[in-house]
Amino acid sequence: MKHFTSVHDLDSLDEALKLAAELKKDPYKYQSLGKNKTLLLVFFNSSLRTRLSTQKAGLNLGMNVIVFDINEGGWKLETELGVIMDSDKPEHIREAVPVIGRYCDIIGVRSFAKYESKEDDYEEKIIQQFIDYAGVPVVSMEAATRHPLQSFADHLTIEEFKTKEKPKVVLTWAPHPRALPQAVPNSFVEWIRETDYELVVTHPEGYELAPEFMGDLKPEYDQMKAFEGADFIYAKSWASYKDYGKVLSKDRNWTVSDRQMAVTNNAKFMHCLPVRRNMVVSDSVIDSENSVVVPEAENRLFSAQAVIKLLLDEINK
Ligand code: AN0
Ligand code: CP
Repeated sequence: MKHFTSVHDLDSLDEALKLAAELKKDPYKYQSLGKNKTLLLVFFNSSLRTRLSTQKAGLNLGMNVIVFDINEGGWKLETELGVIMDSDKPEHIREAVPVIGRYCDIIGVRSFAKYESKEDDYEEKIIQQFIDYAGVPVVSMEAATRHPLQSFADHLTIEEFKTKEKPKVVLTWAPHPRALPQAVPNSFVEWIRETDYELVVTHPEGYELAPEFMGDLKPEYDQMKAFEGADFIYAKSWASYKDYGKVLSKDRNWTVSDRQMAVTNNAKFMHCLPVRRNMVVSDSVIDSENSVVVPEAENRLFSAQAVIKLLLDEINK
């Protein structure tokens, strides 16, 4: 594996999952692997879980870790090629990325969709420039269209909590006051399609995910029907893909509450966090014993550690 930006970068999903489970049992097993290696985490956007779990993952592997909030203390970056740089952006990403690459052995990047241009976001313009110019392996810590470390942790969580071989997993859209990225749902669908779980995606009309992520999967527009017999409910808000970046609905009938959970097979409730209570999910559901949001967030540590370990193996070859 050269870089990690999607499930398709893994040589073997089964092996990666096994490694994450092994690291969870024995987090310091490979603590000399990262000696004298530096992990540099670049954040263009806010973060709690990714920031902390990815740092800790590097530390558990014996790495030195640097965190760089590029918008606070870095120069404002120009990302367009060929422009006359007479605006408020003194530095070009074309120099910044190779320079950052000289200071580390692995780079993590968080760069959300900007929702200014569908093409720019879906071409992954920012993280692609890191891959092209950093000269070291790049790990996505949520890019414009995917959040693979999250999906990996989600997969690990379902494996831990499932009570049958092929659980029914339902991804449901939920209302939110702001336009949120499609990265988490895209990535979740793409990742879970690599498993043999039954996957159902439900959302109001207008919230269809990009065809490249859905493949043959058709959405179920009736949320109650989708929830019937579900073993896992994965809630997430996202803005429209078709009407790019728009919030088309704030209908709180879609808020995950006891009414919908009642028709499931005693489903576990999942969310990547941060979550807006009583918009996305009711207090009663997220506070219930079926909510696994905290163990799910804990698993972010082991998905990150597995990915960094695989990249270190490649570097040390
Ligand atoms: C981000 C999102 O929806 O992609 C990050 C989630 C991990 N959430 C917010 O911006 C609130
Ligand atoms: N789930 C997740 O990525 O959380 P943060 O945005 O806090 O990192």
